[in-house]
Amino acid sequence: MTVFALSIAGSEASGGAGAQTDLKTFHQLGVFGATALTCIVSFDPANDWGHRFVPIDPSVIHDQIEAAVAVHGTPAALKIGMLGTPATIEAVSAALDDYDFPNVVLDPVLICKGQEPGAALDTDNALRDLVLPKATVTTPNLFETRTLAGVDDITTVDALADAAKRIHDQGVPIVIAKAGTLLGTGTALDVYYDGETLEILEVPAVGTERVSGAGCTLAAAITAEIAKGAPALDAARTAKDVVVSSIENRMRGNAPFDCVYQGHYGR
Ligand code: PXL
Repeated sequence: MTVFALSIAGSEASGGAGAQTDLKTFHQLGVFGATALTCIVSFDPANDWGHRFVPIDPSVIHDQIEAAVAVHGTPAALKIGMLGTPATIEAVSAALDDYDFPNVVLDPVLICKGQEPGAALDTDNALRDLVLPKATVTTPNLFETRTLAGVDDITTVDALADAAKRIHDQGVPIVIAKAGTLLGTGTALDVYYDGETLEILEVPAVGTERVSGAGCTLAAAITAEIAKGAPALDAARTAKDVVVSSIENRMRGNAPFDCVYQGHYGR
């Protein structure tokens, strides 16, 4: 039987990140995906590829979740990506209360270029207060880990593990804190912590260039694997393999960054 996963995320028009990435990742892993879009991001080629950002009306976010759940029932797992504004975050928080979804994987996308700095702080606080406590799994990158853990600097694996524990202590059962290549280990390194097990997840780095959509792919692959019944640690290991394949087989275009492509994983 095909399992169903839902992504609540932003659209990113070039197809490298956001909801488009989530759907491709779900599909590649054999999971039926549906989406509730929270915002529309269009990179601006005339302005250093900055993010043009348009939020979706909160009532329309609610309608999309209602429609997807009405058609397919409760998703086996739910991924939450970019939310973008306090109003959007409130709408998603209310939906989480209404539906009591199992297996909520939160990629805590904090800052989007092109947003006003003042708005970003409100957004960070709303995400931390309203959505983070309702997540089963969260996958912050290094910057998001620092912000959510409330620590200034993370330059070692021990400091990353400590920060993951601090986020876990805020009520998130499973934290996957991602350093990627940024600790200079020559690997792409993340810390998994579930309150008992602390694991360093490490794969050889595929270069150090930032490839758009790697974080979305990781969280979407974790969501798909959990939806199929995998334990979270196994899901995280598989997800890292999916990200490696998606970077190795990336889509090159005319922007200064490449886009992940999941379509070769497992072939
Ligand atoms: O990769 C973070 C991200 C998530 N969601 C949307 C995005 C981006 C980055 O561009 O546009 C919609």
